[in-house]
Amino acid sequence: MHPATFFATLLASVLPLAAAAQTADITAVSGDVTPLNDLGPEISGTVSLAPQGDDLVITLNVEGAAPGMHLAHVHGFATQEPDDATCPDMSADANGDGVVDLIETRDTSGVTMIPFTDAPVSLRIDADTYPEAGRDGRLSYAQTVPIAQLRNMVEARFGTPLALDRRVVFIHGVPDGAELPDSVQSLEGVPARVTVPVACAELVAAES
Ligand SMILES: [Cu+2]
Repeated sequence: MHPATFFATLLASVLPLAAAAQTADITAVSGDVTPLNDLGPEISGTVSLAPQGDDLVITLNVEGAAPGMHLAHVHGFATQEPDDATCPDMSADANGDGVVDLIETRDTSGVTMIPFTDAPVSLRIDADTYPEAGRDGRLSYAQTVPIAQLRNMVEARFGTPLALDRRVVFIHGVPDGAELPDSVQSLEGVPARVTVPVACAELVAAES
């Protein structure tokens, strides 16, 4: 075989494999949103992250959310072979103050990874483009992001694959009137009422 022909044949056989490998570990995932903590109305709904060609389509639809903007993110463990993140129950309330705060979710659910903002790929958590619930308590979010970019950012920042079926989604933010004990922890400089999780969904491979 002529070397050039050999090379072309090799490329032809390898390139589709490489392309397949790029998307092979992305399965559509979805999850049922269930309430966490008892600080306001009960949130319910669904979240889904589904590949569509080279993109990932993220959708979140819930009802029962307190009116206003809510932080929402994919959380998970930042390791090469991440354990399955799970939604915490009240046993995660380590300091026994009656509230599972963001810091107390780390053992079950890992760290904050992908924000549901207008720029998820940026991984920027500090943003004012999180979804907003209306007075009727409905909150919906939809965003389409390039899978390769998202994967690269997550790998670079957290040293972990997307592994979406091992992640959870949190919705944060208690109603204005809710009383929080002073012992509730938060991120440096961010009020606890903004970061306390009020709902969680475990992502599982969607049935095809
Ligand atoms: Cu979060």
